[in-house]
Amino acid sequence: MGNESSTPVDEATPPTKLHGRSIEAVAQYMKEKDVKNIVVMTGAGISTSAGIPDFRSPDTGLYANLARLNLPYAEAVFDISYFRNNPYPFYTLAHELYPGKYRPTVTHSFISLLNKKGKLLHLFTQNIDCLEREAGVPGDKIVEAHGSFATQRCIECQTEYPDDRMREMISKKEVPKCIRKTCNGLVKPDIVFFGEALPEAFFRNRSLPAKADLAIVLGTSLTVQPFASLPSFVREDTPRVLINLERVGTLGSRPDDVLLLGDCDAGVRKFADALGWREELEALWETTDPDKSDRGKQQAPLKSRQEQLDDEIEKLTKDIDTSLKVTGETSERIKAELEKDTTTANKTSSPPADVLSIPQPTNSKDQPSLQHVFPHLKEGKEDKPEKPSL
Ligand code: CNA
Repeated sequence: MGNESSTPVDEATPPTKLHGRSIEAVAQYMKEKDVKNIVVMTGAGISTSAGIPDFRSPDTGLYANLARLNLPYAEAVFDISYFRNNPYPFYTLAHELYPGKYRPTVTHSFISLLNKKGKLLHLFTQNIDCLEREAGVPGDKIVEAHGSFATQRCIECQTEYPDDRMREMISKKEVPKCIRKTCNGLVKPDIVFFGEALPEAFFRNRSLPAKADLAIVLGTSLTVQPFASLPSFVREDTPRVLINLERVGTLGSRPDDVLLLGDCDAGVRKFADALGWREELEALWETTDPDKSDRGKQQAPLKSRQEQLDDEIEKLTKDIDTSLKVTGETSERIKAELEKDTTTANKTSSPPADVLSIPQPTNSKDQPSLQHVFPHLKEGKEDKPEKPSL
């Protein structure tokens, strides 16, 4: 723990707990040691095969596509000060992401299977799509570190807004306002926006990775703090598995780290094969299919995952573009406001470690830099949160 290196460990360095650095060795370890305190940490990459684009994958990620639009910067869609002035881009996105539209992936079912087998200590997810719950992982085993669509409230007086009205407003693509007539503030789902504090449950459970006998990290770029620090809290001699398209954070730097670089669904299927759980996994995943004939219909054109993502992104960008045109003048005013805001922010200190922090935009030429707002952030750096401590 502490100032961990992100340098890959020398392949010749033998693991301490595992018989080898392979998923088969992890499966063997799980059986031999009767592992039952697994901590799982997930991000947007576990939901991309459900049709929900992630943020940062080049070309297919939402940010890459939102950047083409008239937002002052792509992350503005989840920026609380931007939302206050213009909630339409967020609500357009919310209409697309709202729970109930997507089927959990086989990766979500794998996490659910770990729980059914009595092996899941806790799941930490950055996702807001609630697909883990839909796959059957019980709510009391999940920390939704960046909140979710499950509840919502007024951003001014914090009065809760009824679920059924929220569902109705989102489906009608309308922006909900506080139910207290005297307030009339904007309502926002309890999703953590940049600059907002993480839910209390995150801090209450943050010591759990240190109690794990295995950690599995899936589908995350590990760039958003303080979530990105969680894998560092796993004990040095506890095996950590990364299943992701790319190597991220400090995963791979310890002798008992196992990297399965590639698609999450393919990775968990390989893992299930090694454990002898494959049939059970597929059967469990099958139960998430609400209507087999519907699914048959959906799959009839046999679109590739890339084609599904392209369709989804095109629809999202079109919708947001329309919203932004409608609010074109407002947008100009907001840009001016934001420029004013960021000048003020320049004079303030860094956000505390319990606040969701944005990584620097990669192309400062095309996107306004945020470094002056979050000067402590350096690209690719896995900062350790300073408080609250474990
Ligand atoms: P991210 O920064 O977009 O990174 C996603 C990671 O997953 C990248 O490293 C990708 O290479 C990887 N990846 C993408 N597809 C796959 C795949 N099929 N198999 C394996 N790996 C894959 O997303 P993070 O979750 O790391 O960032 C945190 C943000 C994203 C949180 O604030 C979330 O709320 C937010 N987000 C959530 C959703 C959702 O709820 N589904 C969607 C988009 C963004």
